[in-house]
Amino acid sequence: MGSKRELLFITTNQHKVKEIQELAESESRNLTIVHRNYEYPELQLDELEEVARASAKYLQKKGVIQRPFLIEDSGLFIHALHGFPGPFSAYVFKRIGNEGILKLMAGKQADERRALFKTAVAFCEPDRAEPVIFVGTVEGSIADEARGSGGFGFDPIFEFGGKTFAELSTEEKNKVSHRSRAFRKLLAFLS
Ligand code: ITT
Repeated sequence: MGSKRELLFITTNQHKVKEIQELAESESRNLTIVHRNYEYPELQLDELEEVARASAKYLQKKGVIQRPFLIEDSGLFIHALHGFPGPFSAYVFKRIGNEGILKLMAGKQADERRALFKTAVAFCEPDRAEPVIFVGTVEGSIADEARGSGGFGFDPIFEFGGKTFAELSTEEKNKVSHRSRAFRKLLAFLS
């Protein structure tokens, strides 16, 4: 019986941890995701990949984590808003929330409501100089109104296949989500 490999997930967001722990449990027999919450500055950069990389390198440089870890940055890119809020998603969600996004989208027709969720995962381990980055995306659209009570963040207004992400169970969201797609690439890399 081989021992389980532990991977620290550095985030302030419990919902992300739940999703990734469920995914790891169902798709990898020898990986355990352990939640840790270290302070790090989240830089305002144009690309999520660069935000994730900079955050990971900051923690590597600080030397507080001597074990393999991952950190991720996610965002919602809305077509009609030229990719807004994108890398500014956390700030925008805090300031205007889903109601604010729906107001910005008032009167926009189907094609303009197209939107993309994206996650960039940065994976680090002690003997590796540079973080390895994995990206996952999912295309959907901004719903006319918020629906569903599951998930978190923008999930109630992000529609995919006729349902919002907040109307899906974690298992269902994990089948198609940006986060699960990025994380599956990491799993493939680790095996
Ligand atoms: P970290 O500590 O991991 O940074 P966070 O919640 O600040 O946690 P992000 O900066 O990656 O995470 O997220 C940007 C915003 O996008 C934030 O408001 C999230 O709630 C939202 N978000 C991220 N992933 C999401 C998802 O899968 N579904 C809905 N909203 C999501």
